Amino acid sequence: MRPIDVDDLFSDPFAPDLFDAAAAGDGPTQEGLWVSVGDGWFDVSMDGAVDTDGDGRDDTATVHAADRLAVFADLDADGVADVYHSVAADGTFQTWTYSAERGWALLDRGDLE
Ligand SMILES: [Ca+2]
Ligand SMILES: [Ca+2]
Repeated sequence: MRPIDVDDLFSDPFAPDLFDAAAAGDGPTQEGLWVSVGDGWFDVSMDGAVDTDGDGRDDTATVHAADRLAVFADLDADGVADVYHSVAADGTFQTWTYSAERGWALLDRGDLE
């Protein structure tokens, strides 16, 4: 496992093609599962989103990119993804958490092998 570089902790966690199938928008609305990306927002709910707790709002979405599988989860039902977990083709995983105040921050990463 590589040591965590402090410079990586708040860098952009997303692969460039991760949102190719998502819809760009101005921000969270009453529908969808929104991911904060840089200065913008993407709704990833059309790409395999599910309502895991049955409250009527999609809270978990799986997104496929060329080199990874990613899962976004909204933990507090506000329509904004709070957790990003990805597993890459090279056997590495990353988990990031989001808050409006600080953006995305790396929680954990490592090798699955
Ligand atoms: Ca739900
Ligand atoms: Ca949320």
